Amino acid sequence: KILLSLLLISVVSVGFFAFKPKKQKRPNIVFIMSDDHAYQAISAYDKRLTQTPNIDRIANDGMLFSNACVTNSICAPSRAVILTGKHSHLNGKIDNYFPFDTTNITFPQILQQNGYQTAMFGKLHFGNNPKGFDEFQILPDQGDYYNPDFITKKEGKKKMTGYVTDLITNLTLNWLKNERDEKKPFFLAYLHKAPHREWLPAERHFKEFLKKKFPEPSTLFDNYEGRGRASKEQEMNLLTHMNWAGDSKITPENMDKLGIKESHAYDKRNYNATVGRMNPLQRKAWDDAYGKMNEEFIKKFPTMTEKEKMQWRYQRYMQDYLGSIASVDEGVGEVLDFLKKNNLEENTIVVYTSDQGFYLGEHGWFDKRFIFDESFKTPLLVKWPGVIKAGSKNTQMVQNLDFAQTFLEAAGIKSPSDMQGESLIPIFKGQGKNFRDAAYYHYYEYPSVHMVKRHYGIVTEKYKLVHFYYDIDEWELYDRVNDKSEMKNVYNDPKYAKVKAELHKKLAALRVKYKDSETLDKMYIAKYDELIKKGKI
Ligand code: SGN
Ligand code: CA
Repeated sequence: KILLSLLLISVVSVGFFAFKPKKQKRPNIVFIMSDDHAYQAISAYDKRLTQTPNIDRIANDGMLFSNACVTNSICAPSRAVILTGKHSHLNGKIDNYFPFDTTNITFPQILQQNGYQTAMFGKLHFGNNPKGFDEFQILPDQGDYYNPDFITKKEGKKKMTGYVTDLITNLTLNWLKNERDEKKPFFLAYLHKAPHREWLPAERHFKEFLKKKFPEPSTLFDNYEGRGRASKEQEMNLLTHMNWAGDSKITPENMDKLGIKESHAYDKRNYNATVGRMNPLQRKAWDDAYGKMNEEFIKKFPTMTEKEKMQWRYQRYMQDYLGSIASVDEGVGEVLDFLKKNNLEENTIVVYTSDQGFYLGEHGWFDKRFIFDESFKTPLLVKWPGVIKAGSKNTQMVQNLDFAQTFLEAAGIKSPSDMQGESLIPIFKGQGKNFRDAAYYHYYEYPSVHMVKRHYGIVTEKYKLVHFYYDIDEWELYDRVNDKSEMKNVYNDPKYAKVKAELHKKLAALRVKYKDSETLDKMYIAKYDELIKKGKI
């Protein structure tokens, strides 16, 4: 009897231990973000322009978001929204000029306090150092492509030899290999500068991309008829606002020879600054590749029509822009391979995104800033084995505002109640049916480079309502279903009267929900005008 009960106890206890639910380890997070990477230039979204096989791996193994969008389409403000989980008007980083207010609480600080090891490599663009990171090596402001300076946590400012994308990848891999504390989960921010203007590729990609020819967007020669002053008065046109030297890589000497005037006072200066940072080997590779392109251009230029100049500039732009993305894709591949080889794949969330979208010649434009689709939407690919089904697709209007709460929830941490996004975890699990039905947007940086006027608005699946203000008071309404390229403002079309009234109501409600207001608009204008007066803008 005693033996029997002993046996029974041991069977029960073995069973008990064997079936005790295993505590899920908190996931690592690798957050990959590039700067100005248009979704049109990721083959998982669009195969017409280029191939990005490594970035695509994240979508193949995880989820591709086709309606991810930002709240304010410009660099540093987007990063501030991501880190704080709050709209620009609440975190205070409304544009690229004002420094980030470091009294804001960011999600990496919270992860760090809760036992995560944290590291950041690459571009931040805040004008100050990130808080909540055990290790960082970041570019000062915009940073340089060739032989860039870095601000390091341990050794201060330091010049590094090489190409910026490769350097950021190597810093990231080096940290993963040598500095990771295996007892802790980690949050790693791997932040590329590329493909930011002036779209400079690595030497190994110069010649390959100079040979390529790309399909033109159907709206390359848009004349902005049917839209308001904001679209007509911007300064983002490929033909008229792009720099000939810095952007299109026509040498200052050739510009003089051909009688080409500078597009801006900094046109030639930017070119000289770029080549000025190169070492003799890099300079030789540059001259070999771009020299030949210059020779061909000199021959063609005197007989070129304005239309041909636009087409030529579009090709030049795409060759460099997509050439600089080639190294980003290679770097992403190396990091994914490292995770795989080191048994880190299973319990790691990998995100690939950009700080905003970008115009690749649509409407004749480069740059971003507008609430219109190419700049408002941003690429987003996420993998998390065991949680996200491989190869899944999502069309919800998720925003960069949502990352903070998503990562905190993934780490099992309750988010501060004043964060304004929504966790994407239900969407990852395939359960996020009633996600947001309207996204709120507010852009501030005006007057400034590219002259995109201040505006706020609301975007739903079917419509977009926008108010341009400051030196203008114009409303625009777009039908996103019947006018995908956003060519016609239907605000005054009586057919849309009902929709318009509903959207106005919804926009007003969102302004209240997110605590934005005319009082804040005026306060930010006053602060900005002060900077203009001081000559800082
Ligand atoms: C620079 C660029 C602009 C760009 C801003 C902001 N000009 O001023 O084209 O819009 O940065 O970019 S450049 O000739 O100096 O490259 S952001 O990504 O930082 O918001
Ligand atoms: Ca950017």
